[in-house]
Amino acid sequence: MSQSTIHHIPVCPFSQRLEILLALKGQHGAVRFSVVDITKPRDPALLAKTRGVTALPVLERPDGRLIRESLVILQYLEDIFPEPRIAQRDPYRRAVENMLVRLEGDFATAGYVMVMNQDPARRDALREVMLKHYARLDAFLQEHAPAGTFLFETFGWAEAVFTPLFMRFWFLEYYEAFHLPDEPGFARVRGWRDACLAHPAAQQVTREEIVKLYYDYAKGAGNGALPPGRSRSSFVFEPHWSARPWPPRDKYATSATDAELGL
Ligand code: GAZ
Repeated sequence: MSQSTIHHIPVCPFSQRLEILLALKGQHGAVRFSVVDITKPRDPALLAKTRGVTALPVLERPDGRLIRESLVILQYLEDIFPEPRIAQRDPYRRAVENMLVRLEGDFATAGYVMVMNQDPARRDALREVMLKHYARLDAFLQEHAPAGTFLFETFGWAEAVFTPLFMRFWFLEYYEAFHLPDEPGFARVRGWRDACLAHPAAQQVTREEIVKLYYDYAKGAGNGALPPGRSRSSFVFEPHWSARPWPPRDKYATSATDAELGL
């Protein structure tokens, strides 16, 4: 069988979902990953294939047909590599899993809005929104999986969807001093998050990488855009993130230069 290709931004949470699913299946080598540098103009050949749509990841089948949207690609990979099955087989359990997955969009948006906020007066309100989403996840897990760690017996579909977001939200700890409160109302979701973060199939990125690469988001500039006064994006591949200093935490008071960021 010819290989499919996933065009992706390596640090993007949506593409990490696919990498986690393939890792769980032991099938990472079965798909070719083609890296896209979002700090550069998009390859015209890829843009032609996607008919101008720039959002990634996109899976390109051997016959040239495209599939986009990470959750759709996730299901496609589950269907073409059926063993081991990661999605729940029992219809009710699958529905529970899907209900949890339906919470991912608003959760992701809340975290990204918070990290990109530049107005100190909005911080408390955005923190409350974030806590509301964690409380909702906690309540869901209390209802459907009060005793365990994961939603079901092992790290599965819902975990593959949420873990990349939990990892990106390391940027909230660093740039917003946002931590899950050590309170009973968050204990269940905290246990879930911590077990997700530690799982061996989900180690494609590190906290240091996320904190350094997402500096520009913390300054309000997303998707490879440049904050004022800067000429190099924090998402550039060179110099490699591991060779750069940790950025300043205080995003409201400080605007680091390219040089201060090691760019
Ligand atoms: N729903 C799609 C999926 O595949 O699940 C989302 C794909 C997507 O947004 N990809 C982004 C992309 O390719 C990278 S990840 N951008 C390049 C381009 O040219 O479009 C998330 C946010 C947000 C800002 C950024 C992101 C993010 O809110 O992670 O909220 C969830 C982008 C301001």
